[in-house]
Amino acid sequence: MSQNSGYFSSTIPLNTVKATTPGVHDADVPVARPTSLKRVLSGPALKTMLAGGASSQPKTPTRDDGEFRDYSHSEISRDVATIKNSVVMHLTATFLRTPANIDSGQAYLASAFSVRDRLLQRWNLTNEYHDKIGAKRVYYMSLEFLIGRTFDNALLALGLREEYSKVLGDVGFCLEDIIDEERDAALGNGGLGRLAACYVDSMACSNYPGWGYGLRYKYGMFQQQILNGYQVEAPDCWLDSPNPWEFPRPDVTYPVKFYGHLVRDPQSEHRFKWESNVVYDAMAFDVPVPGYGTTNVGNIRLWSCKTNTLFDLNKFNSGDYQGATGGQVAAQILTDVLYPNDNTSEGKELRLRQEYLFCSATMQDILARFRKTNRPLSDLPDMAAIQLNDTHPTLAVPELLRILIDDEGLSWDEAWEITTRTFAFTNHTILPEAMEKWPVPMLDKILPRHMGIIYDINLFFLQTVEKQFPGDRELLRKISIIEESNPQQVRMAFLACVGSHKVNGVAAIHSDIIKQTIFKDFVRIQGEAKFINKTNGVSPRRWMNECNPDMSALLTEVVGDRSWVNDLTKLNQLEDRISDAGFRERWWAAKQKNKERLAEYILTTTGIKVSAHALFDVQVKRIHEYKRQLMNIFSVIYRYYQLKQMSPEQREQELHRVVIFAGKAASGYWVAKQVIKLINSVAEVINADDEIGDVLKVVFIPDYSVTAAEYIIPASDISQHISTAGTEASGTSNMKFVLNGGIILGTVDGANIEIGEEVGEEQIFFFGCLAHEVEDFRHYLRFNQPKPDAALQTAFDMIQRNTFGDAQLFQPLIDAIMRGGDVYLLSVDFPSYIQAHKAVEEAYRNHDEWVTKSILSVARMSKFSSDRSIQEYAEEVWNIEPQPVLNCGL
Ligand code: NBG
Repeated sequence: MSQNSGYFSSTIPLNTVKATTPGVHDADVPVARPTSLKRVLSGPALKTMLAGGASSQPKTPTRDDGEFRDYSHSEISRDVATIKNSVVMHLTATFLRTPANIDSGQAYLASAFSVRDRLLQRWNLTNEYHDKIGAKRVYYMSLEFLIGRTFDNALLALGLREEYSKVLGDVGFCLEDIIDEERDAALGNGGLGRLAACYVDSMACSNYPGWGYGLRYKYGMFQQQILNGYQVEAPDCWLDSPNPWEFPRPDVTYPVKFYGHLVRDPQSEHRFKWESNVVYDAMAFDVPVPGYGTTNVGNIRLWSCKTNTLFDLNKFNSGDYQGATGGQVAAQILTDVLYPNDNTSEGKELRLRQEYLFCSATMQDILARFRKTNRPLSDLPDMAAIQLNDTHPTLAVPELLRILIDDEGLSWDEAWEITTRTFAFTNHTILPEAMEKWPVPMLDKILPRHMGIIYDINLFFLQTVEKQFPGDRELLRKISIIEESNPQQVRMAFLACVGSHKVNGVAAIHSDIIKQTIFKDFVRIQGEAKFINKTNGVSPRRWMNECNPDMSALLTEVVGDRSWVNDLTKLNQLEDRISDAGFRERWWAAKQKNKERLAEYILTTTGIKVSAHALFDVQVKRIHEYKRQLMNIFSVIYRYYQLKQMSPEQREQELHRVVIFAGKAASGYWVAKQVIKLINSVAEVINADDEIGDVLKVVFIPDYSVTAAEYIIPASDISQHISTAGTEASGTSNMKFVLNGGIILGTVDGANIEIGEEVGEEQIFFFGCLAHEVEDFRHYLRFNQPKPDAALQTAFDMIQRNTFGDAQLFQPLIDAIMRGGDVYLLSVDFPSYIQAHKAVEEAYRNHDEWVTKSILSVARMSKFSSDRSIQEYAEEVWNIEPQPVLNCGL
């Protein structure tokens, strides 16, 4: 089906609802388009507007304020009969089916659409309320939102899981099967995109007025197939069937200009008229974000390039059919695909145009909403905080300046003050290959006005630095936003830094490192206070309550209610149960059940049968050299060698282990793809070796995704987070594993360090060199041959003896270590890695000790809830407050 298949209108059963108009709240009407006003404003929204509610200084409504109380009666009734009605209504009216004639796919869609009705109703109420009270909002700009599935998440948030289970049961379906019908919304690569999804979830659950902004890619993260051991990419056509979790907003559409030339404004030296010759329309799709334990519903607004207006009737009439749709094709391509790069930047022109479409539409939308408050533009920072999720949305900085100066007539100084008070920037990596830089000629061609503004930003910034540090030319060269290379490049991280009032890293060690490396000079110039740390977090809704129902039931029992789902500090009560034998047993039974569920998942996805009684040793994440999956598979090879040396009796005494890998490699990343091939080749040999049997199994689960993670993470005994120290900014799956009672085997890197501090070092297996030692080792290895220890040498030898197929295939991986300077220090860390594995085995054999570690870890992990991260951002960066809609009388 085409991407227009999402255009299903929502209908709420009339008998159960009073006056609401889902999805057409006045918060979303762009002022620039007065013609659409009449069309979309109706009901209470129109009433509010006509009464001038939005334009005068708003007062906070109280419980006695009748206007809001009206809505309390309009919540759709929650009883099973009403739910059934609404599901049947969608079946018949939206999908032209009858209950007697449906399959599970249609049952899913009808149920999902009926859930969406409820969400949209709350969505409207939330936004109207936040408008009414004049709440300051945060806008989280991210080119990636790795949402995964929504149905189960929404049912849990609305507290309607049992009801839907009953309704579906009555028509012969099992809720779990229906949940499985949903496709992941995979609009992201990995940690960065999933973090954005967790953050909007936390904003909704903690009642912060906040929206995510992103792009609605027609094709999300590619699907990974494994053929003959190699990764093969297939497109992710996730919009082939209707998507219940978005609401198309043709009424919210903005023009976005590209190319063209500038005409100087005779009145002002800083003002230009940009005469562009290419204009695309960006149309909004709203994705409601269910709040758990609150009626607040958040929003992610995704832009899609609208193509309808680009049909050239003249060309069509003259018989040029291809030419007639040429514009449509070009426009569509802009939001067609997600760039599948994690921690790398591709520097392609199409990507730059995607970034600008995103930034321009978002800034126009934020300003349209702001204008309705009738406040002067200088108040923008009091009404809007904008967070740049990495450098991808940085063009929003010059775009806001352009609008303020060229369109609104503000002076440079006024515009600059507003801009820097509005933006804040999060850095997520220091890997050089991930640093975005755009060639000046490319930027100048596509966005001539922005290039000029960037030059001005740079000039004014360098002028202030020159005043502060007169004559320090080297300093000016180092910090210039324009890199003096050939061609010149715009350093986006510097632009984001200069344009923001706060810059943060994502874990303590990472925030320190950026202050000592890429932003060292900026700290000197702009002061320490601007550079802060906000350690990442993950949503307990998805990553505990939803994905691990059995453990969650135990937590609810301990806490006495479900309040821990929104307040993880309550988990410390688990410590009281540490010596309760019955509880410990049930704790372990929950883990065991999750392992059985994963064993089944492995069987269906790979055909490999594994024993759920073995130790489950998991490394799932993007495949990247710095994450060192290669080191892991070398250790597996060495283990295989050791097992082969043993007698059958000795072997049976060994701890049984299933080593589980999953993860995608960027399509152009050859080394990462060879690592996948090596893992699969090793797996094939070991799994087929009858002498080894269940003592060692190796599994590569294809097509890692949010949904796959929800199966895998709750089932781990040990999970590996083994990046070279100083390279993994934070990591977030490490948090998810421990929150599900798993133990970490990891390096002293990213958030592993803070997890260790919280849960206690006895609960975590650390190994490897430290971040401050890395440079010296790298220097040594640049000029000296590495000396692999006997274990690593054994792994090399086995590969080179063709044990896992043609050795030539894998020689480049060995060469990268032996001849390429071993940049990721595998030869340095391997001995301590093998030691750490031994320590894990010993600890696992002591079952009691292991269960204690597992319970204590969960009890002490509250810091890693994304609710804590969001609260810190809200208080220290955004200056926003929780605004629960409950306060207004619902
Ligand atoms: C990634 C880091 C991870 C981190 C996530 C979320 C990028 C550019 N960075 O360590 O590699 O957990 O961001 O902050 O994707």
